[in-house]
Amino acid sequence: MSGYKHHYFDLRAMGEVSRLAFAAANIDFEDVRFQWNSEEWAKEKASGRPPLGQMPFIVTPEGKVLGQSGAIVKYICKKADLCPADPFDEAVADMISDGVVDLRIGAVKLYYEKDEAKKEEMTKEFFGTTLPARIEKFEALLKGPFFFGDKLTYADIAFFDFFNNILGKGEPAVPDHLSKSPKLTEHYKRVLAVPGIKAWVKNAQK
Ligand SMILES: N[C@@H](CCC(=O)N[C@@H](CS)C(=O)NCC(=O)O)C(=O)O
Repeated sequence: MSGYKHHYFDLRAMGEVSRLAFAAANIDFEDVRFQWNSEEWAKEKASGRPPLGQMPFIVTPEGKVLGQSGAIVKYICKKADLCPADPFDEAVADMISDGVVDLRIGAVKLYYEKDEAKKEEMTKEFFGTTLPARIEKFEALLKGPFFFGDKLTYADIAFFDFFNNILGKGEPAVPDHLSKSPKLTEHYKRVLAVPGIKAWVKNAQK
C-alpha cells in the first residue's frame, strides 16, 4: 500500500473525483468511508483533523492532511505527472476544473430544492440552457484527444467525473447530455479507457 488514506462518506458524490484521481494515477489508497450523519464522522470532525471540517480529506504517507476535493485531485495529479507542463496551460486546467465545479454546484442545487415548481423551473434552466452552453465552451477548449493533447490531466478527470458520476450515476455509458458533441463524446470514451479509470468505474460502488 502507498500509505495514502482517503476519507469521505460512503457515497459517490463530491469525494468521488478525488478517489478517481488516485485511480487514474495508479496510486493505491485506503478508502476510509463514513456513514452519512454518523457518530464516527461527528467525532472525526470534532477532532479537528479535517482541515476545513469537511470531507473529502486525505492523509499522506507522511501524515500530512489535505482537504477540498479540487486541491486533493491536483496534489495527486502533480505526484503522478498528470498536470500540464506549461504554467498557462495549468491555469487553463484550473479554469476547466472550476468550470466543472460550477456545474456540480448547479446540479446539487436541483437535488436539494424542496419547492417542486421551483425545482422544475431550475431543472429546465440547468439542462436546457446552462449545461448545453457550458458544453459548447468546453468543446471549444478541447485540443484532443485530451484537453491538453496526448496527456491526461486533472482537467480531464474533473470533467469526466461530472458526466460519469454526477450525471451518469457512475455507469460507463456516455451520458445523453454529451450526444450533441461528438468531440466530447470521444473524449469521455478516451478518459474511460485509461486503465486505472476503467477499473475504478467498473468496480466502484453504484
Ligand atoms: N468544496 C468542498 C466541499 C466539501 C463538502 O461540502 N463536504 C461535505 C460533503 S459533500 C461535508 O463534509 N459535509 C459534512 C459536514 O460538513 O459535516 C470540496 O470540494 O471538497
